[in-house]
Amino acid sequence: GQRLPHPPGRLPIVGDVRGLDPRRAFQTFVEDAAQLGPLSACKIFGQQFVFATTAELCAELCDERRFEKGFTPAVIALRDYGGDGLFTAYRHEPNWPLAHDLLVPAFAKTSMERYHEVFLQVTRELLDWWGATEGPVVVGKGMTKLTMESITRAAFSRDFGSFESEQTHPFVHAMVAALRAGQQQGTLSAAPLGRLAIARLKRKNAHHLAYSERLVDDVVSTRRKEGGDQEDLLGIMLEERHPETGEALDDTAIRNQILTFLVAGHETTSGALSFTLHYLLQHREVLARAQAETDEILGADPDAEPTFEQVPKFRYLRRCLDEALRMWPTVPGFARTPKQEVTLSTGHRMRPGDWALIMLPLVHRDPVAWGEDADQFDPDRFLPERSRGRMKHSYKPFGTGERSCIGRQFALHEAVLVLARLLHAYDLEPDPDYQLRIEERLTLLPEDLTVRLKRRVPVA
Ligand code: MNH
Repeated sequence: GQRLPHPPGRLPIVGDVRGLDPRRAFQTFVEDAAQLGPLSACKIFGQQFVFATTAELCAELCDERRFEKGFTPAVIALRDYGGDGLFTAYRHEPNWPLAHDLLVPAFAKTSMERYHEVFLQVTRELLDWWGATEGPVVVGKGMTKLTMESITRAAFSRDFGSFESEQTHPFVHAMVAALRAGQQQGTLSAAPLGRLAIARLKRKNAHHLAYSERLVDDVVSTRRKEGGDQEDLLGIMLEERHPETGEALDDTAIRNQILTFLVAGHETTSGALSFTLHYLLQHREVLARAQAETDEILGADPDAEPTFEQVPKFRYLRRCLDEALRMWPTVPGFARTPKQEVTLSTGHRMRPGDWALIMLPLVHRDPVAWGEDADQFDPDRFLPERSRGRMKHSYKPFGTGERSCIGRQFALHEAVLVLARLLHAYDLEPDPDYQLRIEERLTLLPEDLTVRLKRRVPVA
């Protein structure tokens, strides 16, 4: 196979660290990879990262017959937290097909009816909380409270009380700290003395992990004690048996799944909501159209709430969300690995265990798939008539194939509902000086985005 191009000026031992800003590592990788062609590499402390940047190569890697989910050091480090939970499970681990089969029905479109009331309630709480605030509100903070509450209430019928305090819930802090340590471990894994540094990080991080596990174990044991026939995710995991094998998830597996849902299920949706608001604030004509749509569907009462059946009718709002996730996919990449040795169309050879990270911000703005105006925010790209001819696999914010996002419908239903309520009840004023900066946590978020809310009179 051909050799992979890498950034100029590679140094001994440390590798391609020149210009690497650890707080914006992913963005640095995107900028470098964009210069280096469809497939490139970067080496940090002996650990090689491989990046795929074009829609064409993305389509090739999404072929499920030849490729499957790959495991980067960052995803492997997450296993300290999620174990063999759905997101971090290796394909050969028995709990993946078991949990997948048990939980897919709970995430199907029709199951959203059960969560609709939860979404309405947490939205009420967010709007009350923001409505009582003087001056601009911090978008990310409010959205994270909202998505956290909706996952804890929908998944295991527990109120975390996020809106009762100004502060972010301690569980979120513990989780973010644990995940950040995990990511650092990921980059250190191949470094000289990396194992020592990792052991130190693990020790420093142990109490965060222990706190999260205690909290989740308490949720499970309380349910076991109090019983109840809730049909939430926890109820399904405790009660259901696999229809063919009769197997059930044990307590450790349930804990892993719950931690996985908390991690996978809240920051991602919070970021998607925040990016959408950012673009609506930047494009007043788009905002006006979205509000005209809410007026048409919800009518004259600014506090009207959408019914379950109404949520899919917000077609324009949904296009805004889709387009925001195109511009800034909050999960900005996923890895693919070949099932057998292959030579890619680029001429590079890949063996099982090798992986390439699909760089979604580049794939989603590839002019070959999206045209010369790919950098422009234009929700109408997602009109059915304009989507029809689009290149296959050029839009992948929820991943691909059997390991794609199980929470997609959950996130979309929640996000459209929240946006509809917010835009219907309020006019949004941006901070005129705001410049988009991307914060990198486990996912991407618009940093320090604020908005001023003014009660609005719908035009009906
Ligand atoms: Mn989600 C997998 C993006 C919301 C639970 N999710 C993935 C993957 C992407 C992704 C990309 C595939 C990763 C990979 O191939 O390595 N997820 C998102 C985005 C949002 C999102 C952009 C919101 C917007 N995800 C949610 C929500 C939940 C959830 C909400 C749960 C309530 N996601 C998961 C789980 C997986 C996953 C679980 C792993 C599925 C599997 O491998 O079986």
